[in-house]
Amino acid sequence: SLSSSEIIAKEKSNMTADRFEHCIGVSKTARKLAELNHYDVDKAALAGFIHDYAKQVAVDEYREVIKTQGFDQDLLNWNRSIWHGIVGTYFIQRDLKINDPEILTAVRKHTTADVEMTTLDKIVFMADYIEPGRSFSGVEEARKITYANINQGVGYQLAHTLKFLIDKRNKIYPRTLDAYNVWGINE
Ligand code: DGI
Ligand code: FE
Ligand code: FE
Ligand code: FE
Repeated sequence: SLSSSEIIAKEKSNMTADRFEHCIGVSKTARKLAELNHYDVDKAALAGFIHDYAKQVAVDEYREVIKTQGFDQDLLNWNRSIWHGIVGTYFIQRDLKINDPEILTAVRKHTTADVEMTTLDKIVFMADYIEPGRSFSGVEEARKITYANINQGVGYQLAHTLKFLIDKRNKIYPRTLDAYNVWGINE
């Protein structure tokens, strides 16, 4: 496995300075959420740090990997918003030599969420949304809810992301909608 300074150097060289700052913020927030939810803080911090490793990989490279590395070919109908989690794990394993299945699953689910979410999946999904660099309207409410109850945070994010995508008439990834039907609804 790579040393932490090697991982940091590769991460930094694979993205813009702003994206790198976001990853540091997600890492710190993931550590805090892990503490609150009795999860391994170092593992959460690492998962948060690398979650967007592949966010800025070239579109052509993604298309090639989807075609040749055993991915669902339906992914070709989507874009980097969806690819960088689900397909991003290919680059994380290849370049960062991180193979921990819990970490890879959390990266895979960090944009769309899923019907089944482990504590680490929820930590990375929520840390991504509420890290200190985020400033959208509602972020303070999202932070308050998430620190009180992470499951309610997941529901809040899914409801707000769906609303945002629908307002823009964007295509909804079916897994995002399936996740909303589990975590987003009031019962
Ligand atoms: O990578 P980040 O910007 O830090 O955050 P992210 O991985 O949560 O990605 C957020 C973007 O992904 C945001 O612009 C909304 C978009 N997204 C989330 N779910 C869906 C989606 N885009 C589409 N088209 N469909 C979805 O279901
Ligand atoms: Fe992301
Ligand atoms: Fe997110
Ligand atoms: Fe992110």
